[in-house]
Amino acid sequence: MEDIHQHPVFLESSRPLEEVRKKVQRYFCVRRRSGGGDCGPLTAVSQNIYRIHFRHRQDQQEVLRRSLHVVELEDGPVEITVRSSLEPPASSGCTTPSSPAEPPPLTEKGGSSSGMLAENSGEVSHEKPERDEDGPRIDHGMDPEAFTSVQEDFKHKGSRRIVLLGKTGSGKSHLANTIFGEELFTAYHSPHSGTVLCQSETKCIYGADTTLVDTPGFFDTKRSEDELRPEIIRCLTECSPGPHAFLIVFHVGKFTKQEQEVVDKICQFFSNDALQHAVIVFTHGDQLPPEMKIEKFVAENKNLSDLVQKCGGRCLVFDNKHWNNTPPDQYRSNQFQLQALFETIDKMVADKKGSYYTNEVFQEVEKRIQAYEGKIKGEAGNLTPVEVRERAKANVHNDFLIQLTGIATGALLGAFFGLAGMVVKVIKAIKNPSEVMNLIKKVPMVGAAVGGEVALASGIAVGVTAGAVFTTGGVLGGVTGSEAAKGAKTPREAAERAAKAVTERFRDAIK
Ligand SMILES: Nc1nc2c(ncn2[C@@H]2O[C@H](COP(=O)(O)OP(=O)(O)O)[C@@H](O)[C@H]2O)c(=O)[nH]1
Ligand SMILES: [Mg+2]
Repeated sequence: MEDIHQHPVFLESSRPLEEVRKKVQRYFCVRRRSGGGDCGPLTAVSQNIYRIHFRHRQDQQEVLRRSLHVVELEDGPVEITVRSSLEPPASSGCTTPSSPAEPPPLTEKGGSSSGMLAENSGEVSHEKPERDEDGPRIDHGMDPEAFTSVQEDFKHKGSRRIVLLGKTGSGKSHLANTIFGEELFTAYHSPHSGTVLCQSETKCIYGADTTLVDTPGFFDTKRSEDELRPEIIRCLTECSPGPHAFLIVFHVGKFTKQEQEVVDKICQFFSNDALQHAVIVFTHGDQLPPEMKIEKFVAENKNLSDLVQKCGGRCLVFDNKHWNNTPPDQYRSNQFQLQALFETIDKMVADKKGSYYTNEVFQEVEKRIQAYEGKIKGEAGNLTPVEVRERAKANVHNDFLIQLTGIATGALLGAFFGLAGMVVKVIKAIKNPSEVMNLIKKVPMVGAAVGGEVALASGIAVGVTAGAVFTTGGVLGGVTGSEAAKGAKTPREAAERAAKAVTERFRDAIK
């Protein structure tokens, strides 16, 4: 009988997989984990190289989108590099001048320093770098040479890193696909299902390699801590050493109490520093009243206009469904908005002399990624720089997942956006046991009891409650749990060890 599994993927593993073939096959069969689907058994090709066939081409392509997969096994994670053939992968880059996503020539016009759209219109193409002389003019308000030099910098020094944030159903994944001009991101067609994993893709666009990181709804109230924590950590490693821009995404037609809550949470979690790197982006632009521009819509809501103000007035509007084929010289066109978006981002970066948003947590993440990169390069000299980085990121993700067991996601979000000094202390303390002891000595017993009770009630070493509020007990719970989790090989083992340590530490205090 003809085999229905026809689409091969080659796997290179950091260790033999003979004993765990079934488990690895199961990983690739589960879309939520690997992006894959129905697939046949694992067959060995040569030492540590295997082949697996998928039934559907789409599943094969999904799996190939990430070059590195990490499969959690009972005795620890195993790293698997995937490729479409036995040939080593070619390095990616943004070097071909005729690349389809090459930018249109920059508009050379000075003026006000507003990052908002100007009224003029013209042609700008995602496909071709040509544009009419009368094309859309965006006041980036700076010397054209300085502006060009930022884009040149991006070209030579590396990629733009952009994170999409917002409530589930706000249109983040569709927006990411609109920005890249192809369906790279897993998007859902019902507003309620939603992305549960962080997905990162890189493409050459507007003159530079651009990494977009799509996130699950970090600000949703329904997601569990355990579901969100790994994804926040993944987001940290994917945009390390820090993003050039946060795109905060809202649904224009549905700015209700719930959206208001998201604005409140954003203001609660973000430091002002982070907001200075943010752009507010609306989707479902078709629902804007006729003739209305987004600035007017924003002005009608006090809290929203305060938020936009804090973001330097940067706001744009797309419609991922209805504005793809509208002429690029119209305001209600994704191409028009896309050019405005990249000019806004590049201007924002140029205004900050090429810098991106970072904080102590990002810096720690980057330091650890680089340390792993050095180690991996020394051990496996035949990997490309992209592969080395991917492996290093996967290792750091796993380390942080283990070490941050016990830290609530509210605290992690605060850390991400620059508000959680205590989390930074926890991260740093883990590497320095004497500092842990000093911290513990400083915490009054009453605080410890609070942390301990929370820890016991939730079953693991949870000590920090949601929001940017940190009790001393919380930090102590986190530090104790994290220190205990240090030698663990898997997140589960880390949770168990942390729970045991916190229970023991607080036994007397909570009697
Ligand atoms: N009409 C319209 N529908 C959109 C737009 N953006 C997203 N959608 C729909 O909104 C729902 C949620 O989109 P999705 O990108 O998955 O949201 P996410 O959870 O924020 O990633 C899906 O049903 C999309 O088809 C848009 O700009 N216009
Ligand atoms: Mg999504």
